[in-house]
Amino acid sequence: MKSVIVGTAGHVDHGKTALVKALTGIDTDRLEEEKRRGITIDIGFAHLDLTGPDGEPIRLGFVDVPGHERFVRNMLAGVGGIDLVLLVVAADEGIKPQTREHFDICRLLSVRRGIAVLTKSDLVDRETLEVVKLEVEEFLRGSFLSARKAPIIPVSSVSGAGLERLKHALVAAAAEIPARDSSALPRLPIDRVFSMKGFGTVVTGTLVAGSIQKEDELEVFPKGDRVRVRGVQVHGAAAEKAVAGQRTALNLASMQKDDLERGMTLAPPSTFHATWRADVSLSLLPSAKPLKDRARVHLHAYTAETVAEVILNGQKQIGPAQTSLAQLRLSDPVLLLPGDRFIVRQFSPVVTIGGGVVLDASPLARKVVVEDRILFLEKMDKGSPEEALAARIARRGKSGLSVAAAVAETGWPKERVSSIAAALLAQQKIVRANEVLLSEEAFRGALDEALIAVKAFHQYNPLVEGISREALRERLDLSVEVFSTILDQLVKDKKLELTGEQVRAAGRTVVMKDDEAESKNIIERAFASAGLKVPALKDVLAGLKVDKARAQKIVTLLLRDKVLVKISEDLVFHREALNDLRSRMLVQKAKSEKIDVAQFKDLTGVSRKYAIPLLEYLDRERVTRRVGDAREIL
Ligand SMILES: Nc1nc2c(ncn2[C@@H]2O[C@H](COP(=O)(O)OP(=O)(O)OP(=O)(O)O)[C@@H](O)[C@H]2O)c(=O)[nH]1
Ligand SMILES: [Mg+2]
Repeated sequence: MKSVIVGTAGHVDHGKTALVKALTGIDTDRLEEEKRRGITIDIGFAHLDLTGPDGEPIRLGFVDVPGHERFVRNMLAGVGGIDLVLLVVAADEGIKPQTREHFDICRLLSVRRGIAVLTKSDLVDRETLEVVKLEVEEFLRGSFLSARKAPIIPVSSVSGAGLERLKHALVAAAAEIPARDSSALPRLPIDRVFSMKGFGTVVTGTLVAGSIQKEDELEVFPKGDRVRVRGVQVHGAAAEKAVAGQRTALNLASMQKDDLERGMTLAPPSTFHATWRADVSLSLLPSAKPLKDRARVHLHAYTAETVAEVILNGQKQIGPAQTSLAQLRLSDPVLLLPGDRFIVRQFSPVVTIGGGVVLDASPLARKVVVEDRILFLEKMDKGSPEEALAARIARRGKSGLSVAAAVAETGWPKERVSSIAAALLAQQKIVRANEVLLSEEAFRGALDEALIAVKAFHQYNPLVEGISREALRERLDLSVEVFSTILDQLVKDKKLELTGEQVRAAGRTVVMKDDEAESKNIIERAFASAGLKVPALKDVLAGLKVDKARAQKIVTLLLRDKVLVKISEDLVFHREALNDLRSRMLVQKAKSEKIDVAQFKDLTGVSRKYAIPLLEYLDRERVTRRVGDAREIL
């Protein structure tokens, strides 16, 4: 069944609640204080089933809002999810301040359809009614409620006059409202929380996207708690699932009433992030004063409300009736997604001054040049979904954007991200590295960088065959996924070669010249034959034919291949000598668990100058453990 949410709007006492009751039979004023004072304080709910022009059933969910200027913030919590507005004007009073403010809010929230209703028609004569009608017509001229697009219907909730015509108009308007996308990721901004005997904790809200069913797991934003849906009610009746555009009540397991409040949002777990910053397009009302850079405002988005600082990207202020890009820095994190509408109210005195649409709720942490940010946001504002995703990928450079991060940034389901990514892939605008998407440009750049890094490595290490994969990855500062794609591509292009864990430029081999090979042999033999009584490295090197720098590289090579082992700044041993030492320590252990420096000197025949570093080396290798002045052999 098609479901449409109808919100009321209008000045205090103009007959909104009476009208909803006359249409639905439901009194939406449920608080004792509301009854006593005869005014609406908080939003109330009702519903009505009607039949569409082709006989199909249509369910109207009503959100009745308070008109009093003190309760505009409650009105804002109700108006966020509506499809259609009933702008209520009392025939005996005409346009009043909250008629204007509520109507401004509807426009800023981009409500597209509605009906203007002249209530209390029974209290005025025909001429007065005509005059008020003209006044309202004039007021609505040029708007989405202009008389050309929407009727102005006089009614009396007391006599019932005009109600049938209003119902027809509601059906006609509802039929034009496109069905919401129930395959989108669900979001339920919470507008009420209560506990019901035998049920536990219940939250209600207008489901603004997607669908929610029994047993679903959801995350509570911004807190991050997980909840399980124990039961679903739609417009007051038990249901298997709720879909976008329905008034929804959820019975939540393992949650206390006090853990939840209006302004929180339920959404799929581990999918989104609440944000402290949002880049937006912000419009000021013609009636607003200029808004200065860094001004503080009250921000309302769906049922959430917080204070925000407005950053104007280098501009000093926004003038009345102007629209500008801005960044909102929030005092509390809120779950926002691109496309979400919001309202801003002046900090003090609190009046509605403007509103707009969220373009990006995941701004980069690092500083971005203002011009680049503006360019990016203009793509978010006016670009196609493909352009928007391509720009989101491009701004991440060689880090790329994972599919999951793209879902979190856009609010699109994974399938949608993947299919748009596939189109970009086909146009060769992006590259896919496993689950990470990166722009073709960033990919090309990373390929070049990798090649340059490998070549530079060869230049500085002529005797080493190649650089290890991990060292190269770190040098390039790439994620594992992006790096392996880069490497695969360069190997495929025959620009790099891979042997085991080593990366080298294609066709490169280490050619040792004769005198280098000879020097290498000399060094190795010098240490192999010395046992533990090793010569000083610099003495060995001094006797070589090759120059100092090349000699040093040969040593580095021998150390890398672990032929030689460096145990202290100036002591180098041959691997065989150290292996031999280990086995002698084992033999020693059979005689005694302990050995001191003097015994060690006897055992090995080395001087104290060698004994101490050797014992420290054995400690590090966990062959021995120092106990006081002696060592325990492990
Ligand atoms: N004669 C007459 N009285 C009406 C009509 N509609 C509402 N009223 C009366 O006007 C008063 C205010 O009506 P409400 O429906 O509470 O007005 P409201 O717009 O909901 O007020 P708030 O929610 O506080 O902004 C009540 O005393 C109603 O009985 C009508 O069509 N004719
Ligand atoms: Mg009311």
